[in-house]
Amino acid sequence: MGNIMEKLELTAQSMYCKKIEELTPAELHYSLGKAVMGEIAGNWEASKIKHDSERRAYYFSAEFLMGRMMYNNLYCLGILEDVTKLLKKKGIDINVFEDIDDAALGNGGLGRLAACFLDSAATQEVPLDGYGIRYKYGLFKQLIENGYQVETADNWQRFEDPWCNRVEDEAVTVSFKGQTVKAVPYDMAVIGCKTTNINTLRLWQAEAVNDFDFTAFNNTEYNNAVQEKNDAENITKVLYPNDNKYEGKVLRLKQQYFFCSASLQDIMRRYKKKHGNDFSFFAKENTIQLNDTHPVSCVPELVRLLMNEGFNFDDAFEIARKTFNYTNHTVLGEALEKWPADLMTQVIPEIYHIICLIANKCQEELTAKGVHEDTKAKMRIIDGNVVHMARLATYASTYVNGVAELHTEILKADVLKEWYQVYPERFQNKTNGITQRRWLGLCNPELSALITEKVGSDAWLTDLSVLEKLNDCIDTRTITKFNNIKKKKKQQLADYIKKMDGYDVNPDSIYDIQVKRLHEYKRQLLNAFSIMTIYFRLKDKKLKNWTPTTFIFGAKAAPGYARAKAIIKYINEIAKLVNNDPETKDLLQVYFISNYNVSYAEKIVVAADLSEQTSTAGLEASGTGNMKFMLNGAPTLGTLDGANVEIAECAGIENEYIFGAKVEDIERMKKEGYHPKALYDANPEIKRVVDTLIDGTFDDGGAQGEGSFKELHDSLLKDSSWQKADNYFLIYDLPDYVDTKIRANTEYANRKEFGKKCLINIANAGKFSSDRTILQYAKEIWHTSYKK
Ligand code: CRA
Repeated sequence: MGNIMEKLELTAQSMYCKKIEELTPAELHYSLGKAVMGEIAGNWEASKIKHDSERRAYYFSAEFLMGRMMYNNLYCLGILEDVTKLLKKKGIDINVFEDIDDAALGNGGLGRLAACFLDSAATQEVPLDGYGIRYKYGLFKQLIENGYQVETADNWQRFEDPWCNRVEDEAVTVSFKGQTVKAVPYDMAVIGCKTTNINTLRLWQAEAVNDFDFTAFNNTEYNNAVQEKNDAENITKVLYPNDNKYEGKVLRLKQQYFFCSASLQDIMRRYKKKHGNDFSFFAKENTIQLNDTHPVSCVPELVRLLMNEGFNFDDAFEIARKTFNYTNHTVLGEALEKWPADLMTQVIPEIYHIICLIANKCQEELTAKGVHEDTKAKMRIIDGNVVHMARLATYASTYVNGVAELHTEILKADVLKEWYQVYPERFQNKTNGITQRRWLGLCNPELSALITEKVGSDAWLTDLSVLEKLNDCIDTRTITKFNNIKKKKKQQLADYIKKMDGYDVNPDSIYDIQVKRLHEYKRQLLNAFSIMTIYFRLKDKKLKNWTPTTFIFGAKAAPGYARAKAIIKYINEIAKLVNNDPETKDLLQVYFISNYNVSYAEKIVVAADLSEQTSTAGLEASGTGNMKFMLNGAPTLGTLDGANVEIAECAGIENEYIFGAKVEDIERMKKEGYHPKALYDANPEIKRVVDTLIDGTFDDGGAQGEGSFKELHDSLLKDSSWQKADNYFLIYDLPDYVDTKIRANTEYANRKEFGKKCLINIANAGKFSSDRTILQYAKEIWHTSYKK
């Protein structure tokens, strides 16, 4: 410890010629980060040597949403409190690091899951390293101007990045048709908790092989002189801001192939150091988890690299199949990657050629297994000049898994039905999880202390199942303590929102919170409609005994997603109306906080009274925000979808607020017909609420009845050429949702009974630790070692 402060002092001196107390927040961040890196260097090296000697797993992911590193790393090292005190002695508030941006190299759940997995693997001593992309710009920053989302660039590296070491001498080259670039690795240490084990996240940055063309420069062709540099750097310049949506752009395909090829070359080089050119142990020593299909080009790439080593295609493919496993994260059609064959030929022709070989092999194998021609047709990896990446991934993997029980069942029964019939032994479920270090220990020290007191130790930090013990101590005193902690966290969030967004949130109101990416299937619009329903009932004096409630939204919309952006504007219009209406403003408040990200989430999930998880049943593969709220004691107000089902199972459905159509109901309506317009015509309350989109109540910037709200209105009531009316069943679910929300509001007034529900949620959240998930991957898929 003393050591860290000495190291900090030295860095401050040598880098900035300053004393610690003179450093700017960015300088202090860099110096302290480097001091921490110095502290752990020995353990990191030792862990690498250990992992080199054993079977190991790799997590390939286009996204790692790590969030802010400083507090987490100090926390996992067990020195956060001491460093806080030591800095305080110098007159420095450790909160200065809140000025440092998150590392937002991910969109949402999928990227954050990857980060939680790395954290859990490090803590549970699973030899798992991550491979991904070091984007120059992460997910855009969101401003809200006049109720609209405005995007700005996330230049996270402007603070310097003390957490990554550039490993120049392990750079490799990656070739596309007509372009060869350098891939330079940046290694980030992933620090385990209560262990000396440290894993590695290796992120690749694209650079030019030749930075600068001197001849062109001398011929005064200044642009040409840097052309190659720009073309190369563009590959890792920016993260695609889509969540759950496939975008078939050349640059995206390049990003995917770029990091896959570099990572495989890296793994093969390490292997060669041990075994020379004998690749027969490759799949025994290495297993690779594909985080969705984004990294699936590494299947043909591994085949290609092995063929370069002298293997024939069939043998190379067998090694690949033994090496890879695939996690599917979505059933949404628009998110399933389907790359046009000509685009692949244009960018990575050799890879496309190998995919053709794999596709043929697959059809031959199916023929040999006696699979019916119709079924075989549905399983074509290349179909009508389109490459189906989920099929390729399924065919080329040892195991395929979904991310919650319900989701895995839907994969087996629907999305990958034919594959499940032919290869049932490949399918597994691995319900997602979250790390309790960041999502309880770090973000909620007050609740952590209460839990530690009640269960008798902080063993929950590395074994969340210990929380079960809480079930036996839910008495009046504990409930009161919990309620007081929640109150404190609500005040803290109110202060934070004031600082970040300037809003005055009433800390005595119920906090009903929906934070996640903006997507139609997540149904933020349904939440907005429920608020308008309640608003009208309050105005009409039809709703009595309503406890004042603050509805908080946070969500980024993909910049090209017009409907999602219209929904943001609509929520902000509602906020303007209800927050300023003297009749309702003390009963209802609505706030849309801007730039929702990991750091904001850390303040929000701890302060929620209700966790909104309202996706159309069958469409949210798992959700992980739901688990963060549960762990911090907020009951779920949600549908039986994704991991909500398991949350309700664990805590008891009577301790959640479950509403709406179930998967079977949705299926039935799809089959037998669903007529939202009829429901709307028959129910004046629904009609009144939905029509606020078009009746002049709100302003969407367009001429009345022509702007983006009109388009939303149409999407709910009119079939279009490409989509059925109310595709996500908002109108069907609205009445039950409103009833359930009002029931929650009523029950909240009984502070003791409600507090009990909250504590039961916490006590039964053990399953949702990513430690549990990662140990299941280690035992059931990867067959690596783990902490005993
Ligand atoms: N958007 C799912 O939609 C799930 C995460 C992590 C998602 C979430 O329900 O919790 O993955 N899917 O498993 C996805 O990204 C490409 O598919 C997500 O984050």
